Amino acid sequence: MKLSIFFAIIIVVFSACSQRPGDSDVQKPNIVIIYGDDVGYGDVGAYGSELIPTPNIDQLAAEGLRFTDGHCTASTCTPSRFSLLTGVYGFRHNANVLPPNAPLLIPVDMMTLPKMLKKAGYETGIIGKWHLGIGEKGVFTDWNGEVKPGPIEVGFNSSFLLPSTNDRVPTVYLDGHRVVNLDMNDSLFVGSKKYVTSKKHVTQYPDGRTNREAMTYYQSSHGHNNSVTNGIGRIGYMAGGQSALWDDETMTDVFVEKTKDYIKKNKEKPFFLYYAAQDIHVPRTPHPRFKGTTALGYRGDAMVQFDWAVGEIMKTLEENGLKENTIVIFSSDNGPVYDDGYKDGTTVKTSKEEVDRGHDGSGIYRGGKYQIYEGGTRVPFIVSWPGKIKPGVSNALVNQIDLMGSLASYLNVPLNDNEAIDSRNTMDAFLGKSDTGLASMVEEARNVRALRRGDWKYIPDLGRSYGSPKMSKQLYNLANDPGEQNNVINENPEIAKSMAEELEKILNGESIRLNR
Ligand code: NG6
Ligand code: CA
Repeated sequence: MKLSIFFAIIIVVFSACSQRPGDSDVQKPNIVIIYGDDVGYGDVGAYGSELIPTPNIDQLAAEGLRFTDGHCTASTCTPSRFSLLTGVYGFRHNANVLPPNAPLLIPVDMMTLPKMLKKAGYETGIIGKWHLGIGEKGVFTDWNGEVKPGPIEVGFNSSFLLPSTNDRVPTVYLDGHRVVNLDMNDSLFVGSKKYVTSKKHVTQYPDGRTNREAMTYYQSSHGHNNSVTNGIGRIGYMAGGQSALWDDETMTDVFVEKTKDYIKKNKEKPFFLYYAAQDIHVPRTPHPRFKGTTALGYRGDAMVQFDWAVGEIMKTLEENGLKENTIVIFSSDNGPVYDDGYKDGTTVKTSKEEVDRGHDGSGIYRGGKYQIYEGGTRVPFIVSWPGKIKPGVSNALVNQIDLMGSLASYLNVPLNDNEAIDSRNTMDAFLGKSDTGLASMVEEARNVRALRRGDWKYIPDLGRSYGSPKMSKQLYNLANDPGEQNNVINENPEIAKSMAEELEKILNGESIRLNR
């Protein structure tokens, strides 16, 4: 008897002393990232949009901290998502917009945000757009079996996915490792044109019409005519899986339902939810109840739909008594775009036309998706944690890539030197305790990487950035020229030189976390 009491005391003392990583006195809030797709700085009411009502996102901003200089790492999806989930810049791993049947881009042995949070005792889940590749490199991915490696293998306990983008095949949902509603008698192939056409499969031409005729709803303006699902052309070749095809108009409803289930199921433990919306990426297919809710066509209407989803997520947190103890981070993977492949009735083709109608998706900033100018990566960025974060506006320079390093520090999870090498601890800025954000950071576009240092922005002459003329070196002072109109490189050669050197070091592999 006495001996067992002795051992019990020993065990209690021992477990109190041997803290595992992530065990600490800090409160472990739930963490919810709500990520938009192509949502620009100016597409949200709280950021100045007047023609798109976004009351739920505005409410989040009113209750939390709204960053005016918050960034994704790149002006396209894949590298931004890669950085968000790994704390490493996409250019270090050749992260570019991935084709439909690309293998998993994140190495399975790499430290990730969800893996780090698991160490801290979190349940981790992803619902929505993935676009970081699935399957093994060099191995043909069989979509009829266990589709992996993917999010589960890089740290998510559960996943419900739109595997690539909504304009790419396969147009099916993936629940864990399995395609949802797949009929084994109608197997699903994602691959080369030769293979798919030799199968003469129905998803290419659902009702026997020609490709051109089939796409009356969403005519492709460029590059979206390889396969057709629901009358909408897509990038990439696919055959079979008829019973598993998603319905575009109810996609947001499906993700919201899955999110409600996830929150209810995990409300007793600390959880991390990465809600990656497909709104407002092309093809913009708002549910009929949102169609016509703006004067800006489907792009605006899809944004209203996204805002509705944000409201539903917030309501679910509240109903489950979780709002007080949940950090909600709202942001986007890149800046705005208008015609991105479909004549979808969005009513405008270019940002200029949209501006003429009274809306500018990138606000006062220049450029948007694909581009190296601020509009490419400066996106809505709201962090809310009721009771902990004082509502307000912060002008600190912050970046999604730093969420990993910040949360790891906050939760006392040690990171090895080779992990999250570009992710710094800016938790004080995220919590509004400090107005000082990053001293400098990289901005990435196709073929071009720029450096921000305070208000300065340096863009080297690395080539062509989509939508921009071939560039010579540029230096802007955003303090008096936020729209990047006046290249002042000739007047400030020393600043440009020193920024070019800093950028070069980073591009050559210098760990930002360990050096800055
Ligand atoms: C581009 C597509 C565009 C969109 C984008 C990815 C063409 C001509 N354009 O290559 O439609 O799919 O990739 O968008 O195919 S992102 O938000 O996922 O980066
Ligand atoms: Ca995007």
